[in-house]
Amino acid sequence: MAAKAVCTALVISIATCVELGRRFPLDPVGHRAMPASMKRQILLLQTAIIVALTGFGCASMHQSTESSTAAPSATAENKPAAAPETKPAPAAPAQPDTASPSPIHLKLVKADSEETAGEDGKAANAVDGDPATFWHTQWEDSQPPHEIILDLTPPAAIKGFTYLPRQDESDHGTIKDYQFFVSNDGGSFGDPVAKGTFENTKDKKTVTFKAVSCRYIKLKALSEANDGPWTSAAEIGVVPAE
Ligand SMILES: [Ca+2]
Repeated sequence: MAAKAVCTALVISIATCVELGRRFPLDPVGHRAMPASMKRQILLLQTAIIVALTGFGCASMHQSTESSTAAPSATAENKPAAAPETKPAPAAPAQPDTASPSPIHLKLVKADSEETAGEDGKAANAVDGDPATFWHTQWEDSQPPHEIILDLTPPAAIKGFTYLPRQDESDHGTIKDYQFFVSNDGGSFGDPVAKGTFENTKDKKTVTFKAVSCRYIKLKALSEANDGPWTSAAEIGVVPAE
């Protein structure tokens, strides 16, 4: 609006000057012979043009100031939006998990007997992590007691062991009376750290005792649930000490 007003005033001023030049030409000394009232009107017109130009200049400065102050507010609005994108990064580092104990792996050393012809009754089935497979002593020509020796990796302090009987429909070989031993060299086991009698169920049995450090364990089956000559075990495990 201000620019239109200034342009209109300039056009009027130029047109007026051209018309005055045509009506009142300069005399030989450089003065125009025009009435005093006409000179006052020209002075008022010049004043109006100056006022219009001044107003246009102020309006332009005010507009540029507003645009310059609006820019920082826009960037200020952007900054908080960008901050949340960078803040989640410090939350990413996780503390190393040192609280949970390292698992103890059990490996077969030997068993006094295993049936591998009539069925898959190899002794390694007692520590393969599969409840459906089991160690079973030979069907014939093998009398109790039976025993199995396992290696702990790494050697550990334990406070118990677990025994999972075979999980199929049969209970042949399910241990009744047992003894449990520990050793550091795999040769001398000394006296049992635990002994007792299991119930004839399919449930996993857990036996605890005073915590002891060892590398090897031995489970000895003195008798079978139905006084048969066999021993079987789906899984054997240890209970780590606290
Ligand atoms: Ca198994």
